[in-house]
Amino acid sequence: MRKFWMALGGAALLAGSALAASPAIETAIKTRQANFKEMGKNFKALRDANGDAATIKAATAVISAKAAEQAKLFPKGSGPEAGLKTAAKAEIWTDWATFTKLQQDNIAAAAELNQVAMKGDMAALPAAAGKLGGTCKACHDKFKNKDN
Ligand code: ASC
Repeated sequence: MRKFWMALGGAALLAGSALAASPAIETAIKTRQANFKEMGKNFKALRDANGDAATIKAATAVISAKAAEQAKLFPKGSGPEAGLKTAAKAEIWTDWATFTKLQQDNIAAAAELNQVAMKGDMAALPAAAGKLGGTCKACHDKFKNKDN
């Protein structure tokens, strides 16, 4: 009987450790989610900026910096298997080449938008913002769970 309880305890311990994500994984998930939130918030600020150059520049600088940060925030093990709240699909890691391509498109479009804003090229801004939005959507359509 004692053996049985020890085995049960061991099984519970194993199950627990299988569910608990490492601190590095948890930090990556939380940081990328916070970054996406900041990007969305600033994309909205950009849309509502009404030609105000200071507001536009501040928004595009944040978007560009946060987009670049995301490149390091999808470590292996930070998908659904982490057991944490994440909208990241497992396909990110099984189709890593496609994911990183779409991510680089996003980073490039965000940098381009920021350069357009910094130059004060207001005429080019809508197209650059539209292009960035397209790169957000392309990746979400393929790699983001909608119900999360
Ligand atoms: C946003 C936001 C996104 C993108 C996407 C563009 O403001 O939060 O995920 O734009 O909707 O298609």
